[in-house]
Amino acid sequence: MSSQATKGDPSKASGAPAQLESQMSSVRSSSVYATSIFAVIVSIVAFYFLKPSLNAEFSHLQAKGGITDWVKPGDKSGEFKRQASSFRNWISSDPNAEFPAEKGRYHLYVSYACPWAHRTLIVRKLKGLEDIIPFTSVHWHMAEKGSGPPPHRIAGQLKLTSAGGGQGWRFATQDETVPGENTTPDPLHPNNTHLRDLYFAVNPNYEGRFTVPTLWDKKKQTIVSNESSEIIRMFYTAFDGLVDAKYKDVVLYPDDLKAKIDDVNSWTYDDINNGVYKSGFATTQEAYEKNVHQLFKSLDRTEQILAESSSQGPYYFGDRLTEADVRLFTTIVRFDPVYVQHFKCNLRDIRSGYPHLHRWLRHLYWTIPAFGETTQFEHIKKHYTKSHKQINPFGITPVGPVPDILKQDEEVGVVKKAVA
Ligand SMILES: N[C@@H](CCC(=O)N[C@@H](CS)C(=O)NCC(=O)O)C(=O)O
Repeated sequence: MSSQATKGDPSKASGAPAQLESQMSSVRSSSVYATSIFAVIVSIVAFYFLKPSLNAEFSHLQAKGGITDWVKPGDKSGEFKRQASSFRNWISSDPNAEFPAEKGRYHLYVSYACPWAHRTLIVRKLKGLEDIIPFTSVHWHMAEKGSGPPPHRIAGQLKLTSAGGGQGWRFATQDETVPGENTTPDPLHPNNTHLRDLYFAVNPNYEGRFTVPTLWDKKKQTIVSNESSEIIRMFYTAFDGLVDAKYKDVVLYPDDLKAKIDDVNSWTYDDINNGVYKSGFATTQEAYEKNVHQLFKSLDRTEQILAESSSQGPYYFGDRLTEADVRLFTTIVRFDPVYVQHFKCNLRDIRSGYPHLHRWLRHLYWTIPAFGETTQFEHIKKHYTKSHKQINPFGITPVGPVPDILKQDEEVGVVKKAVA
């Protein structure tokens, strides 16, 4: 056997008999074949042995369902069902309470994009809590599942993916300039890259969603609440002993209107606040149509209420600013810029289809800083259109409508004509 025939490229083995060459080649390919089979078997065995331990290790890294599995996989109704919030503690004015009202003890994490978090920013300002409860806004981009590498190991160390890795809300990084006051890295925990880091710090096995708003207790290093409707109610009174007298007089849930406010909240929440999401996240035509019709029915009802109360004043209940204004505002201010096109809530828009809602909206936005100054349209428009890739795969943000909100003395052309 020529030594040349056993080494190097067989095609260059000049002088080897053709038969021997063909036998050698078949021996080589069967050994390659055997090696491949062996590798596959080793991988399968390794996978089965390692999978349970990897699963256990990663289980706390994955929220139940994906970040943008808005409709549960397998749910044939195609309907979006919002999950109940997980942290429901209360801050109290009682100094002996588990969570007593104290200046500087609590930190509010929000997203300017989010209508639920927006409620808390408005009430924080209305109640003069700026020096008492600092806040941080996350970046407007909420990364969806699968948009980055999964958790993996480097030299035996578990590595979490960083920004963009499908882990929900993230903090802005040191080198980024993002619009909106306090859109910064987490000032309390410099190692936190994502909101989820707070949730896992409290409970490594947390399986809920990582939502804003999140109210954090620095002393106990825990989450007080991630339910906006309850955070705002804590803000109404719990800190009254620490604020200027003029803020104590801001009563957003007055006794004589409690029953009315609760009633308005129930259908406004289902049909309008959450109704835009139920329309936009629907994955069947039927679910979308059912929810979008109900949304507009309830907008018509709200328009009627505002028409009737307008003789007594500019607010939902006429002369008094209440929780009903706060909770409706955060949806209506996002309606024309985002919900009309992104969530397909387009039977009408506010500026040309609802004159009383439009008047009410602009009064709050332009004349009360707690509403206008907490509204950040760039976060709002970019968040929805660039985070929900299942709705808008290319992430293109529509430029209109222009402007995001009209001045109080301006009207769209069609309305101008109608009232001329
Ligand atoms: N019930 C909660 C809802 C909050 C909520 O859903 N926030 C959204 C942003 S608008 C969120 O953080 N979603 C992230 C997720 O669900 O993964 C509240 O009102 O506080």
